[in-house]
Amino acid sequence: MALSDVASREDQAADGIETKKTYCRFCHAYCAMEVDVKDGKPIAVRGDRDDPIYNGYSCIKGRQLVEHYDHPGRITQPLKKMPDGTFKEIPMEQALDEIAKKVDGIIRSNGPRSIASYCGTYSFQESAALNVCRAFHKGIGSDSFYTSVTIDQPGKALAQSRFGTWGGGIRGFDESDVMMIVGCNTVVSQYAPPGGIPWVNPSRRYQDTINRGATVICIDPRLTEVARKAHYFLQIRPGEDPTLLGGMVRLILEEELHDKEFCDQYMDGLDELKAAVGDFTPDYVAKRAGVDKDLFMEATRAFANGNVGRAFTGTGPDMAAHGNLTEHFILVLNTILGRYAKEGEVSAYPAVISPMMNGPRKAQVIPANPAFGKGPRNRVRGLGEIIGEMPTAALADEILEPGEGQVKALFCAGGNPIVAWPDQLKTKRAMDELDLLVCIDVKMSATPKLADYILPGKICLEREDATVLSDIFYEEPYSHYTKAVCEPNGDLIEEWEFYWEIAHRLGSEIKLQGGNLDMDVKPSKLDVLEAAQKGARVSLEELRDHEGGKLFEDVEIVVEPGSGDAKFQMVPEGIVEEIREIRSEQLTDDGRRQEDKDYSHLLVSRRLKHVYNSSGQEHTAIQKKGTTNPAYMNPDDVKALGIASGDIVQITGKHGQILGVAEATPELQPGVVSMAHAWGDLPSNDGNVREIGSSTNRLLATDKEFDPITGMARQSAIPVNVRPIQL
Ligand SMILES: Nc1nc2c(c(=O)[nH]1)N[C@H]1C(S)=C(S)[C@@H](COP(=O)(O)OP(=O)(O)OC[C@H]3O[C@@H](n4cnc5c(=O)[nH]c(N)nc54)[C@H](O)[C@@H]3O)O[C@H]1N2
Ligand SMILES: Nc1nc2c(c(=O)[nH]1)N[C@H]1C(S)=C(S)[C@@H](COP(=O)(O)OP(=O)(O)OC[C@H]3O[C@@H](n4cnc5c(=O)[nH]c(N)nc54)[C@H](O)[C@@H]3O)O[C@H]1N2
Ligand code: SF4
Ligand SMILES: [Mo]
Repeated sequence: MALSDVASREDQAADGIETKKTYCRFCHAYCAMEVDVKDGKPIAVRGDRDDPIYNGYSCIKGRQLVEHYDHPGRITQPLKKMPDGTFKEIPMEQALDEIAKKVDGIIRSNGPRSIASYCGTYSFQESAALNVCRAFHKGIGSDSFYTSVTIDQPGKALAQSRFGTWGGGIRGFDESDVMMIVGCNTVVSQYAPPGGIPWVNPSRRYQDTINRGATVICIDPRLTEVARKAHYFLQIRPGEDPTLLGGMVRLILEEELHDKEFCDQYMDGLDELKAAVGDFTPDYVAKRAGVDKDLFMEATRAFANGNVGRAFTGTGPDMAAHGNLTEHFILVLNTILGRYAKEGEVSAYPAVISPMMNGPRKAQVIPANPAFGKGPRNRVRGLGEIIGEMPTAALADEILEPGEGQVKALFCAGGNPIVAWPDQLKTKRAMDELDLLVCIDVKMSATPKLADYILPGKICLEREDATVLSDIFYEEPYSHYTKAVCEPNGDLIEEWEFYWEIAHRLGSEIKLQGGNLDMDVKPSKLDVLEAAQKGARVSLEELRDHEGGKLFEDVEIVVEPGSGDAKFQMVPEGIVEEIREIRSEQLTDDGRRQEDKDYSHLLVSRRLKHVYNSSGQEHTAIQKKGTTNPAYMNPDDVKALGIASGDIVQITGKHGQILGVAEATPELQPGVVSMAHAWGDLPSNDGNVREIGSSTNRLLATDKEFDPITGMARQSAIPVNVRPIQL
């Protein structure tokens, strides 16, 4: 700390201002922050320059936390829906008593499965929410536990579960000399899976790695912020990742660029896989994926010729059709090139507060154990549990479908189904059908408007939390435990407390990793977090006493010798058939799928820097960046429609129609529309698209085009027609 900082701190103290350390949870990137607090309220926030890994980074969203705290639209008292449709403020105790009574009645007449939870993005930021919610459901005997993960990138864990996992883990991003980024824009989203660009100050980390000489291959339909710095940019036709990645696997095996020794020792089914992708020649890939053949071949060789560094994906490719197969090919590529931490090497991503990651890391394959096809089943479309939870794409049907097991009550914690779930009109019908909808939210989002009770959540500055979610994504042995730094601005509740309060009233139990919670006297948050994270390398008690983020420098995990003869599964059940299915699709002369030929464009998903899904749209500084989710298109497309940027277009897919505000950008090829999701409001308020945007989920039907394992609708690469419209 500089002397001038000390002096200004002393002035502040005289004014009753205290500076406290915490971390931002407006998004999942958890940037370390300093907050100036006066009379229990935040008056200024900034990135914490003392933090050992974030070094003072913050973004526009996090810098709104002061306004977020007492935004005029913030809900600060529990609200109950009255018979005339208006909301009335009631005390929290009354709300909880009434909800628990209703839940008890619903369980008595319909059984426990009729009680469902949907944990949205903000449940992930409240570090006890997911564990307590899951345990609550176990406690009352209800399988109906749903989260946003199953409409996000479930294909990653699912593909891994049927492929097998390397016990030694992987090497760090900072060691990589090559990386292949497939549909992931970390500079904007602050997201990448382990091995990808770190969430921590991503622009700098990415640039540093390039400066070190690493080679970057980027595959995206849009010239993204990440793609601009790539050495090879393959501007893929949306949805053609399985073909392109399958073609890469074929080329690498054909040219024998793979790690033969590693393959011989650890792989089952490599020959079958090679045969299955045999038709994915560079010519076929170039035609179908719309990329230059030579560039494709050069990029493939550049990736294969590196030593350390992985291929990774974000949401785009997983949301297009065949997302699980795309993830399978990513695993295959990384594995045939032996891109793992081997015996004697340092395994990155130490995950210091995650109990599941505390065992030794060994140079061996942890056998496949498919995380689907077992456990509880849905009553619709042949779906069932995946990766330990029920698939959100089926939840609206579970609410609407009459009969035994029908979902009658929904707790929506930090999520916004009306704009985020695929098939908006069905989602609206489902919310209307419920006997009880409880939303834990901070503002009157689209979904809370339909709720019977809205319980005001605490925002991050009012909460004690630990970096549980980001733990497995830190390359470094880093963690942060924060106490609440501001007083609650109302009669508020945390997600975990809600579940404890209802379980307490119902007389059910909440059992976490470290044992049962006390159900008579409410435990502290530290008690709950400790019970959930019991058995981790670092105890939360130890971490709690440290102010700010902490690096555990002495933690270094070296890969131990392996044993056994388990192998990776190159062709798990269904893979060869799925590859054949894709290969048998008819193409037009210019390489597009025949099926899409009646549509002018493919609509792809994207993120916007200034908002987090449907959060942030209410903030003054953010609104200056835009109040809609523009329909970005190539300038020639905009011209061909006879319109200009700022004009309104109608976007019509097979299953629905929305309005969008056209915005020309050379970042896209003709024939592609790029649009963020989670904008707009209730379908009854299609209102002014320039002021509120619109929900791309209106274009989707969950029962028409869906993945047979995850149930996910096609949330990217959606065929649409675009035409100008006068309003
Ligand atoms: N078509 C299409 N659909 C998609 C996607 C896509 O790319 N395309 N993306 C998918 C993905 S990846 C995801 S994760 C989901 C997101 O799905 P959701 O999580 O359901 O949607 P969000 O908009 O993030 O909802 C967040 C809600 O939490 C509220 N909130 C904000 N701060 C707090 C807080 O501190 N506490 C509490 N309790 N609530 C708070 C907000 O007001 C908002 O109502 O959408 C999915 N849907
Ligand atoms: N600022 C901000 N940050 C966010 C969010 C936000 O709304 N705003 N949302 C958060 C959430 S919920 C999540 S899950 C993460 C997601 O994090 P990312 O996955 O990095 O999100 P995006 O920025 O949408 O990047 C996805 C990329 O996929 C590309 N894409 C779309 N379709 C295809 C396709 O068919 N093939 C290929 N190869 N690429 C395709 C898009 O052009 C886009 O560049 O971001 C999180 N971070
Ligand atoms: S990236 Fe922005 S919103 Fe996310 S944690 Fe950091 S400051 Fe907060
Ligand atoms: Mo997400």
